Amino acid sequence: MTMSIIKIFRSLLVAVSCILCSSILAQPTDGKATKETKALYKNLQLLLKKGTLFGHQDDLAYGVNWKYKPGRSDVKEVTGHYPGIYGWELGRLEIDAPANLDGVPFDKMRSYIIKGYNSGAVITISWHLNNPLTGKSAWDVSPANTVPAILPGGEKNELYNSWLDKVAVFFNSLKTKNGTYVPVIFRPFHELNGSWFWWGGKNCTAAELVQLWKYTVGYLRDTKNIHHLLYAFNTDRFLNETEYLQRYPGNEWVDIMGFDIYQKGDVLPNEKFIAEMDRSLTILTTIAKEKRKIPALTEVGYSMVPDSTWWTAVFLKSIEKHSIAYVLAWRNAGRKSKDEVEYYVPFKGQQSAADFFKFSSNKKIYFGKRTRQLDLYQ
Ligand code: BMA
Repeated sequence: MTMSIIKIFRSLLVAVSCILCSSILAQPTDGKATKETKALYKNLQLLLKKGTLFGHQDDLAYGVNWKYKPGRSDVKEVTGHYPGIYGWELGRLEIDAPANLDGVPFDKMRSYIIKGYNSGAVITISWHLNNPLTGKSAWDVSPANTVPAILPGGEKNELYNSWLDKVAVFFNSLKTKNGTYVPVIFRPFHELNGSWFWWGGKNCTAAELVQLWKYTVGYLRDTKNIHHLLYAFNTDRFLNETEYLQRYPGNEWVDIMGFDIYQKGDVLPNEKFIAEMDRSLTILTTIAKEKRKIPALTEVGYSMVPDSTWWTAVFLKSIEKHSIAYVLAWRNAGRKSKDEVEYYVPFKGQQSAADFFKFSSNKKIYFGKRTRQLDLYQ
């Protein structure tokens, strides 16, 4: 008798706390989001109170001095753990290339994505899509009218739709063996306050970008019926709230809000980086809270990490006071040409490796194993 009263009381308590909890938590903007996508969105909000996922772009595909070795990961080799979030990139999918602009074959990418999801980690995808007006790269900012040209009524609208159709096919192919769609944080038109991509800064007006954003989300969600995406809005470095929000498409179109920032020894040395991160993360987390969105550091890094204590003395110091769901370090491309080497997480023997290990053991930073325990998709 007493046992069953306790049981009833317990279930009541659980029910009440669930109601309370779901009334405080925001839902994805896509009302038809799949169960797993909704769970991810809920759990990333809960995670804000505990800590931050650590992520890496192209982590399973290659690292410094290696490519496509099953199970390998620079992050794992230094810390003992895989990342908690994996970044991938779709550039050139739109032109039917077999591999993306950084050489990652889309077939391999698909299996890495499914593997990452099965391991309990989060997936985020960016898209450096070519300029649809010129057929050149995402960095081709020569025409002033690319954005209006791809919107309805524009000469390249049909072409742009056909590109979105291909992206839709790829997203729909991200399915587990039992048919579950892998939830993806899609991050189109990133760094949109800078002028280096055809969709950014002075290459279009704020109104045009907003229209493009809504059109793209609407097309994927409502025309193509894709419901396993969360949409991440992200700027590059910014000065203030006004600049950050200048091209914000509105609360019904965005799930996650972030920015990209790279430390550079001479232009943005340690002290300045820490101060800017603090200022920018304060602005970001304040806006995100007001709008009931999830804040994240969508791209970050210090190329070749030329500072042996950067991870704990600079990076951790600049994020630990702030509640952000994840940080994504950019790719370990390794040697790109005779004069260029690019990587953002250390490999074994690199000068910041020991400090990265120390960073990875911080309780607030979540790598693979501890991310799995968060059960983000339940
Ligand atoms: C940049 C560099 C490039 C790469 C691009 C898209 O930051 O890493 O080498 O092609 O991102 O991934």
